[in-house]
Amino acid sequence: MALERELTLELVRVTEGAALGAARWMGRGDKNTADGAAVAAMRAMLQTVDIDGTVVIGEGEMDEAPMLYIGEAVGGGGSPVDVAVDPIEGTNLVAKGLPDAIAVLAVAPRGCLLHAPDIYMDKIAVGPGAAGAVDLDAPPGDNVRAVARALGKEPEAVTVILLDRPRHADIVAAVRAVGARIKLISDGDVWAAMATAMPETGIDLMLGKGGAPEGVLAAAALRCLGGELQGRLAPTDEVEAARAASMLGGDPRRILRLDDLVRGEDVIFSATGITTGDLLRGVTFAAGGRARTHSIAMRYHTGTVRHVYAEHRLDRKPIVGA
Ligand code: VTB
Repeated sequence: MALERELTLELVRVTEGAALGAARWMGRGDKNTADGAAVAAMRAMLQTVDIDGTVVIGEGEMDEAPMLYIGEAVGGGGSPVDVAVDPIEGTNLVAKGLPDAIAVLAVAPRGCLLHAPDIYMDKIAVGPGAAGAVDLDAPPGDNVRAVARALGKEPEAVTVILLDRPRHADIVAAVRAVGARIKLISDGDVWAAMATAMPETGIDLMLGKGGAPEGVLAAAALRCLGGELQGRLAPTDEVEAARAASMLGGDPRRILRLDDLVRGEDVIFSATGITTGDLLRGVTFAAGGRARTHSIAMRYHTGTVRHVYAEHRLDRKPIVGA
């Protein structure tokens, strides 16, 4: 089932709202308040969209999140859809005013987005030029060489992005051993995965362990962009392993590919920059209650990728103008 075309721009309004809500809190050292503002704005905007939505990736379970919790019904009525949200992907980035915090949303027909547990996932992501060339189970050095071959360049010219975490020390060492370049980031592996499919970022390959919900959001983007992502749930204890088994069914340690994470023939993805980074401009505020946003919106069905620059009049926008 395909989604209505008009939805794409409606969903841009939703991530714009979240980004505008979050951006006031940039650098204030208070990630919870920033997140609360983004969540409230995103939810309010979602209610104006003509969908019959169910949150499948959200802020947490019903008892831990007041809004945009998993299972919450959102939207003003319409097509039955699954909704995956991250009102601030990178709350630390916003709290510190660091680059590449984004507001993210994916919508697909009901039943099409994987209900991923909030645990870790091992991931590998590449853009269209190297799709089909990598393997989550292969050593990192082999994947770098495979990407280099696919892109027709030397391993030394490949740039790998990964979260700067002690758990990635072995991957970093293996990538360095084949001479590739590395970009270590403090947070935000959704944009990192997307960046592999956007040549202007200069990033070729993403490796490492991040959140499983973020893996579904990244998969939605990479389906639209024509890249590839493979993931495997990585529980850290028995409780997480049991949750993974019950939510996934089958072998919870199997490799999840793009069409396991985002099934079917359609998905719409929208992201708006909160802080300026490699991918998107962040929100800027000007005199007279004006604010500017930069978003990327795309749809798998048609493959259209839109960059949307908007100037907002916050005095006329009660939802996010606070
Ligand atoms: C991951 C990653 C996210 O937070 O969830 C990370 O997927 C948390 O990882 O993009 P740690 O437990 O190692 O801190 C983000 O970077 C931002 O939400």
